[in-house]
Amino acid sequence: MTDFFKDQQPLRFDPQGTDLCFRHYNPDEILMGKRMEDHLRFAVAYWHSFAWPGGDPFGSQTFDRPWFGETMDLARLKADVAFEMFEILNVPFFCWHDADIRPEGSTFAESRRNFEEIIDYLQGKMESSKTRLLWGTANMFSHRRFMSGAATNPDPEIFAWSAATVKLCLDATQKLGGQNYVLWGGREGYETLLNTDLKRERQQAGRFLQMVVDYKHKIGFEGAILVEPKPQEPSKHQYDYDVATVYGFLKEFGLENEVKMNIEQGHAILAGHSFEHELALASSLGILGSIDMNRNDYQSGWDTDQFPNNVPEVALAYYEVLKAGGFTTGGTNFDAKLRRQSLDPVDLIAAHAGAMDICARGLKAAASMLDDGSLETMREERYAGWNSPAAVKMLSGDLESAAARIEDESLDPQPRSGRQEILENIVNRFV
Ligand code: XLS
Ligand code: NI
Ligand code: NI
Repeated sequence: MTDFFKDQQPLRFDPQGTDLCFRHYNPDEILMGKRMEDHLRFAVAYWHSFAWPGGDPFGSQTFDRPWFGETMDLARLKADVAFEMFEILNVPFFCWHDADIRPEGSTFAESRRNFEEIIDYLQGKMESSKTRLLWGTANMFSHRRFMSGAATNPDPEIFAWSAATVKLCLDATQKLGGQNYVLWGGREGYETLLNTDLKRERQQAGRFLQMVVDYKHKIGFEGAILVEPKPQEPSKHQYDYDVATVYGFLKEFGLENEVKMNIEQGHAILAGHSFEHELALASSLGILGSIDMNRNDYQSGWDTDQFPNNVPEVALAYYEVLKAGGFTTGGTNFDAKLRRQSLDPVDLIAAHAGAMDICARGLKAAASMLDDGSLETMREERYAGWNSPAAVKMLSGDLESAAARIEDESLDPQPRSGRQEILENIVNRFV
C-alpha cells in the first residue's frame, strides 16, 4: 500500500449519503436485464489521472505527485497508486498510452524494455485486482519526433517508428487481455496546407491502418480496433474529423468491417455536432465501439476534458448506446482530467465518483425512456407511411415510376407536425 490516498476506503453505494460515496451508481442494480456495471463498463484513463502534470498554455505543472519523474521505480509507484484508486472506485477497467506508464528511454530499444517491464508489472497487479484493460493505445503526438505526424509524417522513418510503436502497444494490449485497441491521430493532420501533400498523407494513413488490421489478425488479437475521431487540436486540421469522415476513409481503404469508433463527447462538440449525433450515426453505420466520456467548456472552444456533469446530455448519449444494443467490447472511459487547481488526492476520487453517478443517472433515464417507449413509438409513427406497399415498391423502382405516382394517383401530400416540443417534454419526464 502507498499512503497517497491515506486510509480512503472503497466507496460504498448509499443513496442518502452526504459524504464521499455513490448515490446513484449501484453496480448490481439490474436495468433492462443487465447489471449497471456491465452496462456502463467504466474505465479510468491513466494519462489524465496519473500522468498529466496540470499544465495549461500559460502555466506548467501544478500537481505535485510523488511518482512524477522518469524512472522505473516511479513508474511502479504510479501503477501502485493507480490500482489503489481502481479499488477505491471499484472500476472494472482502465486504459493507457505507452508513454503514460513507462519512462521514455534514450533509444527505442530502451523505451521498449521499460515498457515491457511495466506491462509485466501491470499484469502482476491485475492478478489481484478486478480491473481489466479496456484498451491500450500509443502516444504518437507528445514527443517532438511526432510533431509532423506519425503515420502521415513526411519522413518515412517516422512511419517506421510509428509501426514499431503500435506493434509494441498492440502486443502489450493483447498480453493484458485488452478488449480494444484505440488509434487517435492527434497529429495525423496538418498545420498548413502550404507544406502538406494531403493526398499522400491520407494514403499513408490508410495503408498504416490496413497494416494494423492485418497485424491484429496475424497475432489473433480478439479485441476491436477503434479509431477515435477529432476535428482538430493539436493539429489545425485532423484527418479523422468526425464519424462521417472516418467512415468515408474506412470505405476508401476497405476497412469498414474491421474498424469501429471510439467516440468522445468533447470531440463531437469540437466538430460542431452533439455527442448523441456522433453515437447515432456510428450506430446506424454499424461502427459504434466505445465512448470517451467527458465534457467541454462550451465557452472556451477547447477540448477541456472535464468530467461529465450534465445528466440530460449523458442520458441522450446512453439512449443511443442502449438502442444500439449496448456495449460489447466497448465501455465508458473517463477521458477527463481534474481542473489544475484541484490538487488533493481526494479530488481525483470525487471527480470519478461524481462522474460515475452522473453516468448512472443518465443510464437510468435512458433505460426508462426506452421502457416507456413513447419516443420510439412517435418516431415510428412519423415514418409509418413507408410501410405501405406503394412506398415499398417505389423504393425498388426507378425515378420515372416514382414521379408518375403524383399525377396517376392524384397525390396531394400534407405537412405534418414534427412534434419536437412534445418529444422534448417526454424526455424531461425522465431526466
Ligand atoms: C485527445 C484524445 C486522447 C485519446 C487517446 O484528445 O481524446 O486522449 O483518447 O489517445
Ligand atoms: Ni480528447
Ligand atoms: Ni479520447
